[in-house]
Amino acid sequence: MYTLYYMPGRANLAPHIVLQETGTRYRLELVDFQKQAQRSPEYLTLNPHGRVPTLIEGSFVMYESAAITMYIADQHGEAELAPPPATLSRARYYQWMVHLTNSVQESLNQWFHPDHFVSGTQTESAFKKNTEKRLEKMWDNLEEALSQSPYLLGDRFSACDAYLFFLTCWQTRLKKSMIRERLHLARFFETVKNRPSVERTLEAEGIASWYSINND
Ligand SMILES: N[C@@H](CCC(=O)N[C@@H](CS)C(=O)NCC(=O)O)C(=O)O
Repeated sequence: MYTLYYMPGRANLAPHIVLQETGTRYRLELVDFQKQAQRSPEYLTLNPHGRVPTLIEGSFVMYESAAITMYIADQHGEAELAPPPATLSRARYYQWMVHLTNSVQESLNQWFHPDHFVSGTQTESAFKKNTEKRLEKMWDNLEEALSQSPYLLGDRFSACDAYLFFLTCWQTRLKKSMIRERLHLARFFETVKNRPSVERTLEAEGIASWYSINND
């Protein structure tokens, strides 16, 4: 059985949705940021970076949300959340997963925490503005992709859609209009939010009321 270390609404959201999609058994372990539990010596032995998520399966421990998401999808092939290896569709899946975690997630992190990257109020505010501009282009690109098909890989929901959904949730905490004003992304957000697996995930993390794209 898996154990997913999480903090509500954090990067654990994507692997958590994928766990729910597979229907497999797992348990959640809260890493309470209010108590700085992510920096406790016990937690740092699991995740030396002091971040969530971390996944444990037996004696195996891993971190990095995109890697965990892809691992779980592969372990439960029957759920068809990832295309078969060595196919063009699998290549496209890698492209989206890496782009989402490497570029979109990192830019959202920069917007949330400019002080982790630069110092000084004016510099931070300029840095945030530049990050917002970069994100506008990334959301445009995703909007274009979703104008071709309901999900990133076509007609079927896959693990990279779980990842994209988690990032749209983060974007709603910063500026909802960036999703709302892109029709295909807005449709994607609402459709995925209404998936039973996603409803169960948000419920389990206690954040069912957090995300909406109505009015900033
Ligand atoms: N690249 C990592 C980043 C994880 C990450 O940024 N986690 C944040 C929450 S979303 C965290 O644990 N921060 C700890 C802290 O702020 O002290 C992943 O995707 O797993």
